[in-house]
Amino acid sequence: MSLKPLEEPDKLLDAAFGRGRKAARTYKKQATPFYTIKGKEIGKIDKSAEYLIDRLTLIVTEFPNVNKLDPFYQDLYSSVIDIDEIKKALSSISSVSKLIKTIRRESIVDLKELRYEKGSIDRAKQVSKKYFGRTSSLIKGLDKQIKSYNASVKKLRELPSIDTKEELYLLAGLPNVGKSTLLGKITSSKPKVASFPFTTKGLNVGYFIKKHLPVQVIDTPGLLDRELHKRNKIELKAINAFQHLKGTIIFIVDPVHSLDKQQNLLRELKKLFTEKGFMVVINKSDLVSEEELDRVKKLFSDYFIIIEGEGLDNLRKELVE
Ligand SMILES: Nc1nc2c(ncn2[C@@H]2O[C@H](COP(=O)(O)OP(=O)(O)OP(=O)(O)O)[C@@H](O)[C@H]2O)c(=O)[nH]1
Ligand SMILES: [Mg+2]
Repeated sequence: MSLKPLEEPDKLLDAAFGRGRKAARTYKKQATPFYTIKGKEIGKIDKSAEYLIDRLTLIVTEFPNVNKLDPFYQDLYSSVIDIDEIKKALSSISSVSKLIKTIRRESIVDLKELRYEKGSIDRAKQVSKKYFGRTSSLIKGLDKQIKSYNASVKKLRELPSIDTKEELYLLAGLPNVGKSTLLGKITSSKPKVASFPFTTKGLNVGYFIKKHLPVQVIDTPGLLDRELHKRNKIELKAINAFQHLKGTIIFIVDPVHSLDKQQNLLRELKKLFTEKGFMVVINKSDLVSEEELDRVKKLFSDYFIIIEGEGLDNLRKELVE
């Protein structure tokens, strides 16, 4: 995501008027003061307006058309920004850009029509003053929209970049079972790991190399054992990833957590995502006895199981080979 923030109104106006002043400074002196002043004012208006129009137009044209995005990104964007609000902000920015174009044209025509006579220098300055006043208030009126646009850009820039066309591995499980830890172990990614639930609030992406090509592994926020319609916004980010991304779900089991809940969750995911392959990794194997581990293994014996620890090497091999 290469979107850039837009300067706030005062800075935008400073930059624009600075360009206007530069154009006036470099304007060649004419035969009479009136024609020199007229030329300078035209240059000021033209260059400052050009800067504002360019900046505002770029913001509007560069922002992705959310309706045309891949469904995965449509849902991902909607989960972090208010699409309607940003559309309204962009539409106001676009209207201001068009208005400045009109004001520039009208002001320049007014200046060009001025002939040398008594008071015409003052009139030239008035046209220019009026242009700067109208433009300033239009840009200042965009304060809320620019703030909203910048806040959205900040959130979108934090989103992971995922190749939705490629097969990938998706890590799933209850909160705190060790999904992010596993991502750190099988890829070079260094996600945040902590001993409390819902540490991961968005998607983390890591890669490992298989036959010289990167394979994506997506770490997702934890899911509670509950129905889809009761899930919170953070959990829905995981559901969105499972729904729209092609690949295999690696379900992480924490043997010291409720096994009932984990079985229910896995069943629920299988029901929702019938097309996907499922693997089970039994994590935190260091915390339970051999017998306990065997018991957990039996509970998930319908799946291809990897035991964490030494088994991680098997997982790596399984994924890479
Ligand atoms: N003893 C032990 N602790 C582990 C193991 N793997 C992870 N942990 C610990 O479990 C806690 C949770 O790990 P995370 O990787 O943050 O778990 P998560 O599933 O990503 O959690 P959420 O993002 O909150 O859903 C951390 O304190 C980890 O250090 C393991 O194999 N053994
Ligand atoms: Mg996590």
